[in-house]
Amino acid sequence: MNQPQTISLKRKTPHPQSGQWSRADIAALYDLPFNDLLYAAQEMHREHFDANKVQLSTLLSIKTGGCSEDCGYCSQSHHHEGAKAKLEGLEMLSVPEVLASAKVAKENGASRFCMGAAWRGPKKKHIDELKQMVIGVKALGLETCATLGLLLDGQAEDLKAAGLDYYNHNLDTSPEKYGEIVTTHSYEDRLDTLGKVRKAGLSVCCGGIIGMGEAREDRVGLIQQLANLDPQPESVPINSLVPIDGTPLEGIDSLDWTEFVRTIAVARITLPKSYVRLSAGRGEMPEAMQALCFLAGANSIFYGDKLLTTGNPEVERDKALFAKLDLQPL
Ligand code: SAM
Ligand code: DTB
Ligand code: SF4
Repeated sequence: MNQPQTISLKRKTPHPQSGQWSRADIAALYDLPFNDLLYAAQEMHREHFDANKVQLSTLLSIKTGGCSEDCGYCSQSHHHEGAKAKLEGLEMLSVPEVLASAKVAKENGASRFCMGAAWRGPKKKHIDELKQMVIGVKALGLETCATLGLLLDGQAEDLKAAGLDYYNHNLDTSPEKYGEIVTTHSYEDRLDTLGKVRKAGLSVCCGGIIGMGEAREDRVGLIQQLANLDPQPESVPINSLVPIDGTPLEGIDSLDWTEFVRTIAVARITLPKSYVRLSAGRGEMPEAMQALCFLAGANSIFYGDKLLTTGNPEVERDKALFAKLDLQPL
C-alpha cells in the first residue's frame, strides 16, 4: 500500500548551499496538508524544546499614545483621527510605577517583563530613566525586555549596560507590503535597528502581524526575513491583528484561523531554536485554536490582563487553560 510521502518531500531545513531559506521552500511548507504541517512542526519542536513548557512574558506600556509614526494597525498613532482610535498621548511612567507593575507580574509567575513605548524612538533625555527601569526590573529576578522603536547609535549599548536582556522590534510583514502599512519609517530602518541591537549583544525579539489584509506571499516573505536573520532571533512574536476602530485597518477582512496556525507551524520549522510567541489576539481566540498553536510549536505567550492598549485573557483564565492542557510555565 502506498504511504503518503508529503512531509519527506518538502524541505525542512534551509538550502544546503546558501544556508538561506528561499521563498519557494517556505511556500511549500505552507502548502502542506494541515495535519502534515502540524506533525512536522511538532516533531521539530520536540527536537529542541520540552513540548509541555511555555514561557510567560508580561507587557507594560510605559509611554502610551500620541506616537509620531503612522503604523496602520496601531491604536497609538496620532495620525489616525478616528474618534475611538485617538488615544491621548501620556507622559512616560515613573520608575516606581513601572517597578510596582513588574512586581505584580513576578508574583503572577511571569519570567520576563517587557516595557513598551509609543514613540518613534527614545530621546537622549529618556535614557537614564529607562536604564533605572531595567536595573529595577532585573533586581526583582525577572528577565528584561524593551520595545522602544528605532534606536540611535549607542542606545542599544546603554540599555545593555543597564542589564537589558531582550529588545523587541518587529518586521511586521514582507518588505513589499510594509510601505502600504507604514510610511513614516522604512523596512530598512527596522533592519538597521535590529542590527544595532544584535551588535550590542542583546537578544533579539522580532516577529510580525498576521491578518492585515496581506497575501500568503507576504506571510512567506515575513517568515523568510525572520528565518534568514543571522543569527536567528531568540524570540519570535506572531501577532494576530487586533482591529482597532478608527485605524486604516479597522474593517479589514479577517483571515481564516487555519492560516494563523499554519504561520505558527512554519515559523517553528524555519526558526527551530527560537521561542515562537503566540502574541496579540489571544483574547479573541477560542481555547481550541490556542491549543493547536501550542501543538504547532508556539511556546511563549503574553501573560497578564492587558497587552499595551488592548485586552489579553485574564491571568485566571490562562491558568485554567494551562491546567487543561497540562502546560507548565517556564
Ligand atoms: N513603538 C514601538 C515599535 O513600533 O516598535 C514598540 C511598540 S509597538 C506597539 C510593538 C508591536 O506591537 C508592533 O510592531 C506590532 O507588531 C504590534 N502591534 C501593535 N498594534 C497591534 C495590533 N493592533 N494588533 C496586533 N499587533 C499589534
Ligand atoms: C509584540 O510583538 N506584540 C506586543 C509587543 N510585541 C510589544 C504588542 C501587542 C500590541 C497589541 C495592541 C495593543 O495592545 O495596543
Ligand atoms: Fe504604534 Fe509603535 Fe508604530 Fe508608534 S511606532 S504607531 S507605537 S507601532
